Amino acid sequence: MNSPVMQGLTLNTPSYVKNARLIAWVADMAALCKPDTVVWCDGSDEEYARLCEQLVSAGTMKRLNPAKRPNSFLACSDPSDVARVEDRTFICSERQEDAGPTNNWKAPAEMRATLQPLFDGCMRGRTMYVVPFSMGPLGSPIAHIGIELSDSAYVAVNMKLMTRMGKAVFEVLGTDGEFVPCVHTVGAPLASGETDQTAWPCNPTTKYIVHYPETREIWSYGSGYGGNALLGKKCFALRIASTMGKQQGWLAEHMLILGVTNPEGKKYHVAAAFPSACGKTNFAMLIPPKGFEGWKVTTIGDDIAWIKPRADGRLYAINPEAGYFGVAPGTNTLTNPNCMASLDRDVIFTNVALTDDGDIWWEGMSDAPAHAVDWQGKDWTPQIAKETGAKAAHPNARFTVAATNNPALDPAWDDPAGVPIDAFIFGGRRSTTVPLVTEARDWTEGVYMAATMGSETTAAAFGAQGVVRRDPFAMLPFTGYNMSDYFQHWLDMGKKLRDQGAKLPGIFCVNWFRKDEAGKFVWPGFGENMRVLKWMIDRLEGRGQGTEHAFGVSPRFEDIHWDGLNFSAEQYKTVTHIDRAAWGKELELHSELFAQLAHHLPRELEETKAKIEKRLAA
Ligand code: SAT
Ligand code: MN
Repeated sequence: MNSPVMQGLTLNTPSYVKNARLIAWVADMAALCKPDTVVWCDGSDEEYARLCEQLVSAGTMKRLNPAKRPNSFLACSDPSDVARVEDRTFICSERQEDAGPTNNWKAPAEMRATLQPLFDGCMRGRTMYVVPFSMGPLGSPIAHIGIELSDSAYVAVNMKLMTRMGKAVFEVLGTDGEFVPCVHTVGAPLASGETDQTAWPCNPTTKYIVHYPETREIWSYGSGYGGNALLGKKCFALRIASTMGKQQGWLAEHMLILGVTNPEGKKYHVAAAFPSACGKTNFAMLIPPKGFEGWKVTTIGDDIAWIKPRADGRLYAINPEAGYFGVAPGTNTLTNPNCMASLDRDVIFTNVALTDDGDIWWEGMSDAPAHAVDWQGKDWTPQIAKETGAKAAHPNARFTVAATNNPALDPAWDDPAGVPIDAFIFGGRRSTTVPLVTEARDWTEGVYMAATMGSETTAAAFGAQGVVRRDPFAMLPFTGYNMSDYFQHWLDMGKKLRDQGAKLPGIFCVNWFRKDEAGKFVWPGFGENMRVLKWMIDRLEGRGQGTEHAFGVSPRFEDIHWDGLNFSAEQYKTVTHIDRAAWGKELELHSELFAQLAHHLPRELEETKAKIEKRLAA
């Protein structure tokens, strides 16, 4: 590029980068964003250490006490920038109907016209990092490559933990390999000579998280936090990848992947979808409880699964990510010992509290410290919390850690071939109505269950919390195209595999979150979820018993393995009871959802609903 703005700016393209499209795109973006310098990340440990040091100097991160938490950092964000911004997230397909009624839509030309002036000069006074990353094992037939340009060093170091990031990606890319271009800016350019007045630059008023599915581009403006800024995650691995999967015949899902091995040594693989902040990391790292000696659960992924069918008629899944961006509050050595062990070292914490001995703390981690500095930099004591309700950690506070820190990591987690999926689980957070576990009688019924799933909202996204919203497949904020077309894609995938003579994975719907009249959770959850998992496996093996009801098959009390847990039949009833009146209302909400999604809604789903209504009335 020879435009005047490029005067004095060298692109610093390393000699090993040979991809012409990439080189040209970086030049174009540098000309538009006008950073002071361009740095190509190589993914090395030295680079990570250098960028972390830089972030410490800038005040964005604090180094934690190395005796307590070696090589770990705390970053505290601007209070206006603490979660995904769904109302600022856009799917810009040519036709509005391809984004569908559940996505914010703008025509690509209109959005480009809006973004152009915002991105013009948006990186002034800053460095543009070129971050090469592979979603999935390098070179895997299920993996895909992205390049993120970002003016945030915090993004670069998080991407190092969250993805296979670095130089090797350019080898896979070669001279003409494909990549998804992702541009990110905090949207806070600096005037000449000006330095940051804040440790967390972002744009407090203007945010755009934009996807162009047809050209497979991501443009993110104004936020430095999580899924708004780490563009490999929800933007690429779910919104863009779901559209790629629809076109190419595979699935990109908001699912953890776990391996479960029984005492005889037989191993199963399960993929499970839950909305953000509903315990996916806990389930993925589950430790079998008392009464399950000889059972083992191993983690392949905790948030996202890419699933492709193979010639043998089975579905194979990889975790496109290489790290965990998990919710900190509530995590402790009782609820998730594997997770706590993962966090012993080499972690970036965001928006938790800093203790006086240079360590971190969050609500639900352990006994409260006598004093700490909260995520907003204010003094925090249990007394202050009692008087004002102030939280030491933000409810959506997160840790970023490489998967390799997880003691329960599955040996096949990085296998380019992926693991064969035996069952899908769908779960929402529902204090009433939905029973502990239900098996779908067939694929279509399973798709219906997943499509009509509801969940109480959490702190993972901006907005009201605890209200039930429909969250089909836990993908409401993450499907990059029309939700009804997405349902159809699932039905088509099932049909295709069935036509190949394959045994389809079982589909189950779970709810760990039923409450009693006093508003208390009844099901102990966490490791005890193993009991539900075992029943599913029994069903897959054709030996598990259950009882049929209006919308599937559920275990009776005596069908669950209870060794090691005191859980009464009465308590069991509280978490499994089907309240007809509540289900009548629930089905009305399904109707509302179907009315909203009427355009292209698969007929099979309407038919399944009619069958359920008939059974419920009988
Ligand atoms: O902020 S993220 O989108 O990465 C986390 C989540 O919402 O699950
Ligand atoms: Mn998630």
